[in-house]
Order: sequence, then structure tokens, then C-alpha cells
Amino acid sequence: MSAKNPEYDFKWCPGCGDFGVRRAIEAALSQRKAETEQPMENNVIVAGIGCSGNMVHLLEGDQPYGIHGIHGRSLPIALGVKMGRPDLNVMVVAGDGDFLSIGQEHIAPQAARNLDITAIIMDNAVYGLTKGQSSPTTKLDAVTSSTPFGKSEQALNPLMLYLTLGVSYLASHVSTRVKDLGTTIVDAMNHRGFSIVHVQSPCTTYNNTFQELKGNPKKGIAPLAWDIPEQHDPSDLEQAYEIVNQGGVPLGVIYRDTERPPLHDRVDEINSKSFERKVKSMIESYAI
Ligand SMILES: Cc1ncc(C[n+]2csc(CCOP(=O)(O)OP(=O)(O)O)c2C)c(N)n1
Ligand code: SF4
Ligand SMILES: [Mg+2]
Repeated sequence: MSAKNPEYDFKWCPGCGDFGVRRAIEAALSQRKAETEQPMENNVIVAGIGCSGNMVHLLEGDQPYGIHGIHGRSLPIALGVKMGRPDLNVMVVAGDGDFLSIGQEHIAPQAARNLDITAIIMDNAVYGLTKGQSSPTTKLDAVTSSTPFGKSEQALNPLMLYLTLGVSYLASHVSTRVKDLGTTIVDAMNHRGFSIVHVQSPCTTYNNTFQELKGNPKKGIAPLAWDIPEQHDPSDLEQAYEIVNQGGVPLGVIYRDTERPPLHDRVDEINSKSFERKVKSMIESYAI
């Protein structure tokens, strides 16, 4: 428990990257509340299971509506919420295991539909909650509790996967750049369609990558994170692929397609063309 939120405990280890992501989400939702003049509970946060799933509450103030769902199924739950209440702002928070392992099969259908939600992925390249097993983004050869002699699969490139599956908005970030991350999350929420903000959020207990991301000149460690140049045009898919192909952790908006309508617009259009039918005529339409 904390003095600011006596009802809820975030249960994270000291220094966990998810603290930074939480502060960025808080800033982004407060900004959105001020800009839209909608109550905080018009924001719905759908979480999977994992340390990252502990994000359905904020530290203080008004609370969004939170659904702590089931492991790997945050996207189907978000689909249900958004289809039932398209007026609500729906955010998914998930870990690399939740979103890219058990939940990976749900990304492609929502990308194809352009479901209008924002997914914040906290990538620590490990299953933190269940004590350090390897995840899809864990490096080849890494020794973890589930790969004691080294991981046999190469690491998945999630940014390449998202672009290939056709998400209409993609940003990449690190948990330490809280202010920039908050601004990016606001931008992603304003995007009409499926937006993903993939955040490197190190696990201080099982995979501490803070130094790798930031670099350490004294030890000759080059930073993995780098700023996307201002001249990058996120509306250009070829340029987006070039950014991702450069490797490391690009910081900023990689891709943004504002041309595609979101799913609920298409559903409205389809509904406007539909007409009432009697049960008898529906049954007869199936007759051979
Ligand atoms: C269906 C199902 N399978 C497995 C689990 C066990 N489980 C809970 S969290 C988790 C992995 C969490 O890793 P990640 O999504 O990367 O989140 P992190 O804890 O690293 O933030 C697993 C395997 C579960 N709860 N439900
Ligand atoms: S186990 Fe890792 S991811 Fe989970 S709270 Fe601790 S530092 Fe964060
Ligand atoms: Mg993880």
C-alpha cells in the first residue's frame, strides 16, 4: 500500500522499469482528461497477467475503469469493450510474455480490423511475475530459469512483427524517458485505429538491461536506445521498415497510417446498410 493510494499495492521490485511506464500513463491520462473534458472512468485499462499487468490502477486521483483479465487475452477483452462502448478510450497494458507469447495470435486480427485501442507493451525480455523464464524477446543463448543451458530460439523482433501484421500506429520507447513516453502515449491514444507503444521496461530482478539501453562510455558500452531523426516521415511504411532494420531501440513514432478507418466506423457503415429480416426469410436463405 502507499500513502497516496491506500487501496492498491503495485507490488513491483525496487527500480522496476514499470514504475516509469506507470508515471507516463498517469501523465497521459491526466492530459487526455483535461483535453477531452471526459471523466477519468471513460478510460478503460485492460491488463493481462504479469508484473506489467499491475497497471490497471493509478497511484493517485481519479481512477480509470480497470479490467485485470486473463493471461494473453487482453486484446479479445479490449475488442469486446470497444465494440460495446466505442465512445470509451480503451488501453491495453501487457508484458512481452503476455502479448507476444501466449497472446501473439490476437495481434494480427486486431491489426487487420484496425481496432481503435492503444496497447502499451512493457518488454523486459523475461517472464518477471513467474520468476524469470525466457520470453519471445529473450536473446538467443540467454541463461534463464527455463533455459539453464541457454535459450535455443533467436529473439523475436516485435517492431518488425507489428509492422508486418499491419498495425496502423507504432512507437517504440524506454521506461526511463517518462515525459517523452507520456507525450507519445497521448499521441497514440489520439490515433484512430490500432496503436502500439512498445516500451523497453527493464526487470531489475531477472534481466536488468538499464545499462545496455543507456550505454556506459566508461565501460565502452554503446547505448542500444537512439532517437529517431526529426526528418523521419512516419506516414511512409518503407521508412518505418528502415528505422526498424537499423536495430537497437529506436525512440519515437515509427509508423502512423491515418488513412484507414477504425473497426467501429466500418461496423457503423455495415449496420447502416443492413435491414430487418423475418426469421422465416433468414431460414429460407439457407435452403438448398
Ligand atoms: C493461461 C496462463 N498461462 C500461464 C500463466 C502463468 N503466467 C502468469 S504471468 C506469466 C508471464 C508473465 O510475463 P510477461 O507477460 O512478460 O509479464 P512480466 O511479469 O514480465 O511483466 C505467466 C507465464 C497464467 N497465469 N495463465
Ligand atoms: S520481477 Fe522484474 S518485472 Fe516483476 S516487479 Fe520485479 S523487477 Fe519488475
Ligand atoms: Mg516480461
